[in-house]
Amino acid sequence: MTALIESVETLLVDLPTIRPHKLSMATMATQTLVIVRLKCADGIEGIGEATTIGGLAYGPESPESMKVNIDTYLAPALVGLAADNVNLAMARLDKLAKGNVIAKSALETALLDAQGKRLGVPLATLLGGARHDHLPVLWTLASGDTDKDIEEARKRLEQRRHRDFKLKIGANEVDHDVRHVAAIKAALGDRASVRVDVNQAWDEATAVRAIAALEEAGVDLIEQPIPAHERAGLARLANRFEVTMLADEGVQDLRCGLALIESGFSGAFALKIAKSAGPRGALRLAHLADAGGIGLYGGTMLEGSIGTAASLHAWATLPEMAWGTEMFGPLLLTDDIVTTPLRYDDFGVALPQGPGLGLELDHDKLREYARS
Ligand code: MUC
Ligand code: MG
Repeated sequence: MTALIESVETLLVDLPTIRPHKLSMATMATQTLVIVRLKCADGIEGIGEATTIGGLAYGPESPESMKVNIDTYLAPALVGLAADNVNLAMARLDKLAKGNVIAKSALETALLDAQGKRLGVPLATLLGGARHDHLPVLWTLASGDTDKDIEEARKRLEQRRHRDFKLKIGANEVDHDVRHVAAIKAALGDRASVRVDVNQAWDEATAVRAIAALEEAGVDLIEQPIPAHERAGLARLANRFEVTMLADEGVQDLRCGLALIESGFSGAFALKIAKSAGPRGALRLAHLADAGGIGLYGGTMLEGSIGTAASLHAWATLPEMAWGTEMFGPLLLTDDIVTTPLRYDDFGVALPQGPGLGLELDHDKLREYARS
């Protein structure tokens, strides 16, 4: 007999970061996870996570607005629906609410987690089956201090934790940023791949000047150098330089992806379950990218273990991604709210095993960090 969805609970969970994390639009000292607990009539609970970066400085959804929108609009629409039909449940949410993709991603994750638990299979199996059980993971250097970043990178290399590094730039004057990146690349040499994420901070003329210098310095990948809506500009930069351009904020959904491909963009797409309203939407974008000859990258919204595991289950079903993944979110946080944290080793992370996400909530930790 089909189990119905009985209730959906949301919690705001504030976890401190291990150090300030400086992005072009905000500095983060805490990450707020919106945790979703979806309970079904057969006693199964699915969990999901909605997380964004830097409050509203990054995008239109904030943790607080996600909680209100789930509690007020999305959760009541799910209650009473068949818990085992993710297609119908998500179609209902899409009809009811425009956008709200991060909130929808948490709900889709919870539905898939519950169904995996119900059938006794990992989430990746529901998505067609895992091709990998270990995925490469980069680390983001964003302390804001060149020497500290070099020290952090050397430590991660020695620990065999990470060998690809992403530098968050764009908050400072361009020449300062270029010197910062060049110094880090010079210190690490061929032992590491160094990439940058500008988070839309430059205009195209600035980008042309800066990318020429970054290419010269040996940077491998330039992420979202100009504003998200400037698709023709990103295509021009991709064609002008040898170094690969990575579209992140500029490729939110399938329509953006198609528009970028049609505008002549060649490079890579950052997939994020949060941008695509869930793991299934992120995989649809991956398939479009494949058809357009675009490389793939497994992106993060700096999620904790739940959002990170949901992403890993999706990425594990794809062929090897050209640019690996950045699923390091849990390592940026001082604590965890699951009983068995993800296992990071050998420059990557293991896909969690067990039904659904393969994770269990730690109820004591949840109480400790949940906002009252
Ligand atoms: C982004 O824009 O890619 C990923 C790593 C990080 O430090 O920030 C994110 C978001
Ligand atoms: Mg980015």
